[in-house]
Amino acid sequence: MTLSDEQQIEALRRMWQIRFFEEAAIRLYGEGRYRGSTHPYIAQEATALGVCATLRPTDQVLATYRGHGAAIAKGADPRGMMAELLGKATGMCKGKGGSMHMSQTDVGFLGCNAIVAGHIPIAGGVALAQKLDDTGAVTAVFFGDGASCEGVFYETLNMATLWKLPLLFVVENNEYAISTHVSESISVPNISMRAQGFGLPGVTVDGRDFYAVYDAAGEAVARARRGDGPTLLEAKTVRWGRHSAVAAGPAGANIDKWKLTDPIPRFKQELLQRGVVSEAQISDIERDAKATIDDAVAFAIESPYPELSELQTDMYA
Ligand SMILES: Cc1ncc(C[n+]2csc(CCOP(=O)(O)OP(=O)(O)O)c2C)c(N)n1
Repeated sequence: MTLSDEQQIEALRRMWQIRFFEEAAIRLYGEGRYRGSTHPYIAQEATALGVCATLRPTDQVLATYRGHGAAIAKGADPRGMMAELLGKATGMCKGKGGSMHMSQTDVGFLGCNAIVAGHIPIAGGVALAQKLDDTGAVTAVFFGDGASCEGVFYETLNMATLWKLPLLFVVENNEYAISTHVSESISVPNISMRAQGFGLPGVTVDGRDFYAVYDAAGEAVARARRGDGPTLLEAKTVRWGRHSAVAAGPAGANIDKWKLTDPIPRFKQELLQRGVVSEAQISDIERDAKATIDDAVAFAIESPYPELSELQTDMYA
């Protein structure tokens, strides 16, 4: 698969949208504009973009509570997302989902999930439906290193491989599960090695390198579409900040070193070297992404809260 210049430019635009969205989410939380929490995707942007650039609108994506990045990468509307974050009636789930339960099905974003690894078997079910219905579509499921220690992950790896499901497991190894470092919880140097025990391909890439993620995901998606089954793709990255806006887990150590590996300047540099964009175009794209998120923030703040009469609509019991 090769990407057109337009697709690469769109990836940069969305990378910036994710970064600005997350910075705004942290700021708005600090201002007390919403309750609950938010789990920033800052520094992991290249992974969601690299994977989603290989997908079609009809393919499906599921993510964790750290899922704003995957949503934007799959084409979700920043206005609907920001309003959802603030619990407003104009939110993509009418304000009833919040940060950890956003979804926009018309772009193939089946949603975030607050239960660690809870969405992995759901993704297995989605991929099974795609296969049984002979849709030619695939599913990508994003989750963390901590989630890769949960039993349902292994159950899904096993069944998905046995049934050759069109599924891409994307484990985002950002080194921490809240405050537990991977060295304290994972017995192998690369999480992708766990694929060996289940008979599917396991690949590790630098998750901060858009093109590395894109190439590996492209191969995995092609394999899934051919009917050859799932792949476990490990994207290595780092969590810059604390686990969430309520400030659990470590942050700050090595932050200067980490910032040197910021995926956005890296991608920008590569786009310039490849002659895809000029410096002037890059500034325009960044300004445009900032304007999109500023507009989403204003829209969300101005939007009304849901009526009390809406409390029980769209609820399943
Ligand atoms: C089943 C379950 N157990 C525990 C929690 C509490 N919890 C929320 S996030 C988290 C850490 C998960 O870390 P990881 O999978 O590495 O993802 P990251 O937050 O780093 O993206 C935990 C333990 C939960 N939400 N669900």
